[in-house]
Amino acid sequence: MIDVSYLKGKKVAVLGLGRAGLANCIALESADVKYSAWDDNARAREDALDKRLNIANSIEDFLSATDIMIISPGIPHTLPEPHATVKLAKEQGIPLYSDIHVFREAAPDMDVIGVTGTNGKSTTTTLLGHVLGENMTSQIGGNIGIPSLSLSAETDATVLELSSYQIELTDNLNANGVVWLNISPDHIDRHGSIEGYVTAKLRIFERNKGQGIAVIGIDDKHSKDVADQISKRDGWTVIPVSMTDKIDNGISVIDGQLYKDGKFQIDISTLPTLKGVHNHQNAACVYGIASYVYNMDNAVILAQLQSFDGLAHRQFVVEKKGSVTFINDSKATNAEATAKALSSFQNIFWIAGGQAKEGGLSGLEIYKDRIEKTYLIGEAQDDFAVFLDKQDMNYEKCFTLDKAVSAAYRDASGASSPSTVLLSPACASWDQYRSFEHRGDDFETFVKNIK
Ligand code: UMA
Repeated sequence: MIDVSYLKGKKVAVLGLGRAGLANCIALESADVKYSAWDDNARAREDALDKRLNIANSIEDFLSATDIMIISPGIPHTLPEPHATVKLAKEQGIPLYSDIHVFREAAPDMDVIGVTGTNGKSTTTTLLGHVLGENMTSQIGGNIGIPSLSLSAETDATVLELSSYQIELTDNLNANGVVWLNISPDHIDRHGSIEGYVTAKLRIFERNKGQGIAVIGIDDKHSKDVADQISKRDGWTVIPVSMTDKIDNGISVIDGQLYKDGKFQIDISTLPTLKGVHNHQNAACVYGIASYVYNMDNAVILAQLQSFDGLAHRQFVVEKKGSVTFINDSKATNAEATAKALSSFQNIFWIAGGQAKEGGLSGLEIYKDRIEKTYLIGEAQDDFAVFLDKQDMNYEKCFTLDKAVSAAYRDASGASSPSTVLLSPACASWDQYRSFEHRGDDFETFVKNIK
């Protein structure tokens, strides 16, 4: 746990008692800092009281004599509408911070690598932690689900996955390295526009000391602009990363071959858990930090990329039965995420469906040459069948995941070439499951039970 005793003598208000808020309270409690906590959900307050945390009796009590407020990332403080308590706090001049800000104040000398972008953050964060772990002690945290204040203070390098919500209220990251992967529209309700979203994320480059390495994917316009802007800023050396052009001054990956400053370094075309261009970009950004910040050898980086297990429910290789490989990509809850999986494999026996998102499967027809047959599940199955009929694609309605796994294996095991049974639903799971994790776990159980 991070020692936050620098806050002693102040009164801290903790708003939100989810994962981040609870960790904040526990750290404050351990450091004997005066605090009071609040959550709009009465059940969350009761659970926190059971944990013997200091829950305020009322909003007035919560805000009284407060010096700073730590807000949970999910609570809006500007758009679409500031949370009512945050509005009161602002009127009283109480400064608002994220837990990441507090983490950095408490541990200013720790090596921190910040990872942001719209897609690929969790894979890149986990992969970077794994690669650095070969040369030093490393830990990962932040938006990935491990609150920053629950991390260890005794680690050589800390890799933080950072969302726009977290970065927006952090002005002191002083990162040794930053990975900026990509930008596409996301969380516009909280930031007003894509420009607002980028501006919030730009705070990841805030620094008041030392020099940092910024590894920036430049294949989308917004990120290219960020690279140009940061390269003019004192304190940063920008390493651009491209998947489309071989560049002289940075990292590129062309046909799975990774180049640094235009010179070949390593072959990443056959990494078992990092297939597809998007994963090559994740790997290239990890390479950038490992090579430029930590001077790790190519051979060591490659060995670590090869031994990466992948992330649960994200194109995760469950197992191989004969010539059939089973992939759990339950995290793909929309067509954009499923497109990444469909573009990464061939001879696909695809399980799709659940609770449909706007747009359904639209756009995925461009992968039809890779798809042998689709096995439909969940409440979306009839609508998806209409879509597949229009595309002249072969499908079977299975409704439940167990039936889909059996049918897909029956067909895939009879195929003439090695094939993939891919669960990549392009749908939310809530019609039949508690969460995408629950759905992915069920998939893995059905696969393991295949006779
Ligand atoms: N709450 C209120 N009032 C409100 C809104 C929420 O009191 O108006 C309370 C809720 O009752 C709940 C708590 O706030 O008890 C939830 O806080 P939270 O939404 O910030 O969630 P945490 O559990 O604290 O998780 C947060 C991040 N959540 C969000 O950013 C929405 C987690 O990221 C992160 O893993 C965790 O801190 C640890 O750092 C999740 C996420 O969805 C994965 N992130 C978004 C994304 O990836 O797109 C940004």
